[in-house]
Amino acid sequence: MDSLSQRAAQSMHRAVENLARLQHTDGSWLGDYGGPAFLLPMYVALCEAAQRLPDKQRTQRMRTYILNTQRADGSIGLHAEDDRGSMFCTALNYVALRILGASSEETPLANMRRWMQQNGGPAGAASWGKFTLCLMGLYEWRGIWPVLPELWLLPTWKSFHPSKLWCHCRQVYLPMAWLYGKRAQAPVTALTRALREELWNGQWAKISWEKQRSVVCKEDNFRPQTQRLLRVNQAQAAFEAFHSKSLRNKAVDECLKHILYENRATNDINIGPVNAILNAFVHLFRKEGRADFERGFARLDDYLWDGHDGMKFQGYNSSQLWDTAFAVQAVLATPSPVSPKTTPLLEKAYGFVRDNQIIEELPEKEAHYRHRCLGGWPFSTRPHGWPISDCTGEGLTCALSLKHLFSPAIPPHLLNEAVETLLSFQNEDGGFATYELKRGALWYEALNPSQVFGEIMVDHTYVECTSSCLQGLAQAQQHLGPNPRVEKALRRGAAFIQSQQRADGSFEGSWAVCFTYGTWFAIRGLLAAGLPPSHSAIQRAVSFLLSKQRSDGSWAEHFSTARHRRWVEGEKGHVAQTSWALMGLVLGQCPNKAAMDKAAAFLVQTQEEDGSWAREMMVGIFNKSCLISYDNYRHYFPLWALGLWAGGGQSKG
Ligand code: LAN
Repeated sequence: MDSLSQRAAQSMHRAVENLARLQHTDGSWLGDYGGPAFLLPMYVALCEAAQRLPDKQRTQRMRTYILNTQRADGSIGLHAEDDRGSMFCTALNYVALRILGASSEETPLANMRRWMQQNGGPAGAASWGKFTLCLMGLYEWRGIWPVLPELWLLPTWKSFHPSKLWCHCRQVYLPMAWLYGKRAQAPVTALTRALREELWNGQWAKISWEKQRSVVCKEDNFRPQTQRLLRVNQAQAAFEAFHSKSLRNKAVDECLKHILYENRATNDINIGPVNAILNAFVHLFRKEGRADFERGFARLDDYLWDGHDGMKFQGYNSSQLWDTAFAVQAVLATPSPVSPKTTPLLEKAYGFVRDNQIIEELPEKEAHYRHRCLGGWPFSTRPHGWPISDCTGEGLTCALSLKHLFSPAIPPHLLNEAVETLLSFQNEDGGFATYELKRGALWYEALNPSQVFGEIMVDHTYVECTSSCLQGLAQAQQHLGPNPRVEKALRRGAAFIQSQQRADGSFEGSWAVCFTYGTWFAIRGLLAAGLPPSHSAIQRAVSFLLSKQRSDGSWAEHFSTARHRRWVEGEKGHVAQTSWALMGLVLGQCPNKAAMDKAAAFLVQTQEEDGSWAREMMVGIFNKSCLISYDNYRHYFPLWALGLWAGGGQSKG
């Protein structure tokens, strides 16, 4: 054994011990899932509107977090590590700090006001910011484009029916439609009056609200209003001027029906952070909403995380299933059990995967536009309830790889249901989207009203989701016996992945930064579907990865890669990105052993004494613009990469 192999073996041993230490009693891995800067202030706004402020300790930790995300120019970006300010987040976090007791005189707040004024004032905040300010009485409803609840009454075959939207977008605009329809607003208090003066620099009474509708600060204008959207907005405004009261009542009731269903289907967790907060706002403003509000408000605690930089509101109730599925695969990739902790670790993890599969179909799912659930896996936990294509793929992969080892095992019919759910997710183009089949047409993206997010209107097919699903299906083929439908799905999936390859051999990832992630997933998916490593698509992907390796053996993609959709070199070798690239090379049987050894050496050298790797740039991303932290990536991806490398990629000479 050469010395690199020895050091790598030690490194894997320590990494497994570290994972064992970090494993939660329920068998999962829990981690900080913060990053987006608009979530905590929306939550704090709700607390204020409900007069349910956090206790002293939480207040302090939340203030700490907000101040930690403040940039040198006084602004706050869309996410905690953004390289530019955002009016949306600066305005909302200013309000949050004031609610949490900060005085307007404090320097950080004065700096925020200065930045807002220099950049055109809060009227330039992206639409969700203006919407939240409306709820707080800090902006007038006349100053935003309508969010019509009546759209929910359209026949479902009409292209404007909201059921065609990506579920996250749909579930956010649903409570928005209710709140807009009712022009809901928190009572005006002394703080509201003070904030009107502070935010609007003494001009509150003079604002021409209608003229602010399309105003957006250039920092927030990632997806500018298209001509098409402007026309739709104007048509909606014309409707709003004459709408019928009885139709409005019917429409808000229709929205409420879907909101209540979402609450029930998710045990009040709700699909994501934004609709969780907005649905609670709805119940707060409803006459009979008390009990629903209480349940929803209590459940928001699931989203709070007290991290190294303060208390934040996370992007999901957790990332537990996702992290557990990857941690298991990383540990299984090590050539032989590297630690006595391996078996108990895997046993507990298997228990978590088993206990978090969705084992019941949703009642009346068609009436609420839900896709099938039975047998699927969510991103976080079973009570959350929304299965995701790729989480089902990774969940099933784990379940099948461990099924002979531990008991009680998942019953065979539930494994078959998982396969059926996976098959049900495949689109006509052979690819897999996130939570549902593709519903709306691609041109809907031209009507994206969020300004700060890209690609939120419809569910698209993604290389990563497809790859994870193919992984699960390939495992099913191996463990559950051959199935011609699965066979066909694998072929179609592989064709989809190949169709996404770019001229330089790379694959664009959408849920982490970016080409290292996408290319690793693509290689893994193509192999799962049965393509040989020598296939030209895989070899071109391997060459792409090699071309981006740095002299220290690492890879580094800056997060703006996702915004620009082309490689932007990062500043410093990144452990997770290096792991993805190394895995891609090993799986693709890269002929350049020296390059792989160098990458492995980089991972070994950057490991800490305790077996972990240091926190680094956030790499999770959504909707092309907002980073989110997957804090556990640094604990298992390097282990997985070293495991694969040790098993097949190291130089034997
Ligand atoms: C997530 C988290 C999980 C993630 C993966 C499963 C990792 C991915 O492979 C598919 C997409 C998915 C499900 C995903 C989509 C976008 C989410 C839901 C998030 C990044 C978590 C938070 C984000 C959500 C949209 C945040 C709220 C903002 C909106 C624009 C609605």
